[in-house]
Amino acid sequence: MLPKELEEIIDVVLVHNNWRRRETINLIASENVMSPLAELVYLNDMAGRYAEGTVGNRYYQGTKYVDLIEDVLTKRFAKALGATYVDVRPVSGTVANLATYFALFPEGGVVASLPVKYGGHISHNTVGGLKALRLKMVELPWDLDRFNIDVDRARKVIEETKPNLVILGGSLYLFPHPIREIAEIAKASGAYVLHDSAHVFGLIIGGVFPNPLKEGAHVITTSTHKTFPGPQGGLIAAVVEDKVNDLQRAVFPVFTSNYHLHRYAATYVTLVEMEHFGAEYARRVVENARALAEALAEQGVPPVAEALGYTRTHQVAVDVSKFGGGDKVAAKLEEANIIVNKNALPWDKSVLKPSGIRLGVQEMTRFGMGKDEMREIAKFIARVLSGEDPAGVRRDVAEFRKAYLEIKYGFKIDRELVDKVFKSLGLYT
Ligand code: DSN
Repeated sequence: MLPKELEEIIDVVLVHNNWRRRETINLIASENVMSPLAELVYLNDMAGRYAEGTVGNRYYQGTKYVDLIEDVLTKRFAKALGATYVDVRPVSGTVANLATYFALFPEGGVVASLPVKYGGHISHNTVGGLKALRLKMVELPWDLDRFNIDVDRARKVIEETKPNLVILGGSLYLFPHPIREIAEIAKASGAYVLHDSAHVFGLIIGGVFPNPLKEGAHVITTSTHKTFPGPQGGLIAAVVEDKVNDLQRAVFPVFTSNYHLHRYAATYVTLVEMEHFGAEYARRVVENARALAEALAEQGVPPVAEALGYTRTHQVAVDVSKFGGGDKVAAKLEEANIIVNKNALPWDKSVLKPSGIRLGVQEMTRFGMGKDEMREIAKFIARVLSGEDPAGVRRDVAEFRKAYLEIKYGFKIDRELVDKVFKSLGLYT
């Protein structure tokens, strides 16, 4: 018999699981669900272990199997990305970013990056990661018509301010940034180029988004749980041979001590599954995002960047100022079990009062939804925005979700395997 407060917590977890996975339409662009196999191996003893250092050179004993997994995971990512250096130890994308900044210019300096309203992540900004390292930021200029970085004006900024690092990629990311052009300008001016691939990592691995390392970036940083549907974690992939030691030392001992080792096996499973199913998954994700955008426009809720075809990633952005703004609309949609986040858009005066919402289709695609389902989702959203009682929409959303409960694009697991894992942990005998 468990103490009452533990039964209550377990109930909360189970209710949460059911609600988020079975009753909601989750459109948070930075999230995803792992495959059943990845989730199963995520439950492992390494969750309680340490392995400071690098493969074969640890500060702890008992790490031979950790070494084995970290080694094959690192090599497999290096091959998939064409990288000469991969580090799977950062526990998040932000940690990967901070470690990279520190490794590349430890004395500090200037970073050219996008403000949040143009899609930059907080770790590219002085409100976040740059603040911790006391780095200065110069803004990369934005071309509203192309919904992208303005290359000509960026050239001027880079040549005049001589940043140590130029950061591309970001959190609101509808169209591939001009990596090749900016990398050429940055390199001529002596700057490193980092592409934060967190949002589009699964699309890169799936082959529907340009590989930044092939386009001229020195470094990719990423998280491993957005369009790449692994466990939460971070990664650095680079083609800077002279900085390998600095990168390694920045990850440990500067920015991490524990790497959250239990995620390695699940990340490996996800990478192998992406090799098998990722091309089809990534293609569908982008197709679905476009379909959702078009359907929203038909419903009178037009997303941004219509003239550009709305999106080339998993994301769609909608200016909802005429419906009450991002804050209010995101909250109303949650009442209808449609989970989105408010998001600043390039024309916003304050990121604290965002005019937009950001929608990502990567998770619903994983549950087997296609273009027809995107049209249904657009209708649900339009009903809420037109003022219909969200409680009624919520009932319909929960009913709709019942047909999409199985996670696709991964290998199946059976009871025998579940038993083996549980037994190995001593969870039952
Ligand atoms: N803030 C997250 C996002 O939604 O993009 C990434 O860390």
